[in-house]
Amino acid sequence: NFLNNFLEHASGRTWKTKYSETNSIILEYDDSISSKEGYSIESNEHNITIKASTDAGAFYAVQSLLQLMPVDLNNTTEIHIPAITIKDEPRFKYRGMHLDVSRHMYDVEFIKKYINAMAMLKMNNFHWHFTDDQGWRIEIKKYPRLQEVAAYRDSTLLGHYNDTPHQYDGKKYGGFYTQEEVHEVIAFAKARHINVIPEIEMPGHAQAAIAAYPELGCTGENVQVAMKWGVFEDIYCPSEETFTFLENVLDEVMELFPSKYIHIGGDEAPKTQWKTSDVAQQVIKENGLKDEHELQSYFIQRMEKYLNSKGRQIIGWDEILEGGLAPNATVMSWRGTNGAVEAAKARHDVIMTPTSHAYFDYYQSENDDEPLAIGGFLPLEKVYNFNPIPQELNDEEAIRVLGVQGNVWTEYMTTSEQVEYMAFPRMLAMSEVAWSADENKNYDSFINRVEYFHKRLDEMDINYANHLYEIEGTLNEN
Ligand code: NAG
Repeated sequence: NFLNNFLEHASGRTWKTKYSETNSIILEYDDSISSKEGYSIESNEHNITIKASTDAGAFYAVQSLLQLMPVDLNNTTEIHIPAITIKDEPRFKYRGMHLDVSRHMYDVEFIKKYINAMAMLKMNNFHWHFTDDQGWRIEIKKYPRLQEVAAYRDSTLLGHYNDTPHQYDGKKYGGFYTQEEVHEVIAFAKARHINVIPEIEMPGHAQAAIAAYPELGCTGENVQVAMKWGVFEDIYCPSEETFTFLENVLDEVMELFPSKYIHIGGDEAPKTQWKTSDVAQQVIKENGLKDEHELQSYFIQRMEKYLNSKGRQIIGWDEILEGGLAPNATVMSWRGTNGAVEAAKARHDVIMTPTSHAYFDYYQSENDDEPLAIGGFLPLEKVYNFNPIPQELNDEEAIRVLGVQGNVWTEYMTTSEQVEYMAFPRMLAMSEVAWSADENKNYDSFINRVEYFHKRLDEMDINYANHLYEIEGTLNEN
């Protein structure tokens, strides 16, 4: 608390604390530290000196300093800090965690807890996945049916979506974050140097919105908010009505979120309905487009133009490459790394989130008694050993890789405890992928830090997959 208060008072000012006193923590502004998020810590028998050239750098220094201290600071009367010199800076400028709140929703207290853990790990972007087929979770005042209809589903699938026959729980499920709550979360994150990126999905994963406003779909027929998981054919129709709706939604979103980036989805949009829709075919004809893939591109580019005109940049899943990439888009490469390679070679920024290394909804162990998950297998070690720069990129292209992100899709995470179980300790591994220079990474040394980290999670009342990482004999030796 002391350190956090200290920073709170320091932040936003040109800080310069009194010098030469002994037994103090000195925070010094040093513009020779060129990395905006970098810092140094020097401790000797007199003082601890932190140097940074930005508030963020100082904040990260404090996180590191806290890690040199006992976990239960409040019950500690004497603290020993080793005499050390640390010079540190991040490898990547984008260090993200994603959370899907559509499939299941978690209260604001939990969102803050998640953000707190990210801050401790020096992550700086929280990707908040608000909308999907199974629920619309951000309040949009202009469209009350998003709150009344799109935010709730009548029932939820029980068991795995590949199991047949499907069974449902018969319970109404849902809710949404009010704009006030969203505002509160953004402020909370900002104080921890975390930017919040909202995702409003288009043109696919839109069934909840279409359930509220059937005119946004191509068939005009009534649909329900989805009750099971998967990919659905009811996607936004590329009509003027849809564009107006999305622009109005994004206006409210931009009013709330200061983020330079707005995520507009773009993944998994089946073109079945566009193929038979007069409206969609008309747009194809009028704009000289080749097919429905180019129509998807047209859709995304049009939304990009709108957001760019308001000074924002779009991020989209790698499907936005199909049919031509929007000129200023950043690509989130999730289906492996091919999307990243193609985008970086075309001089677009990319963020690496491949299913192979970044999907924390996959199983983390092959034990039979793991709680139900979507499938796949992503153990801690594999996350840790992720090399985010695809081999196919030369140095100049590699600069386009802004960073990495762990994704937490929540089809099977009915409670926040389950989110924690899936996210930790894999988030710790991802934070090192994001921050540490390649030559400083070593799994054996990392696994020794995991136990300490688990104690911190205990202190923070965060659940984790502890039983999977008890490594006999290697821990606790120091
Ligand atoms: C993908 C979907 C997502 C789903 C997840 C499950 C992306 C970009 N899209 O199929 O909606 O929840 O995988 O692993 O990941």
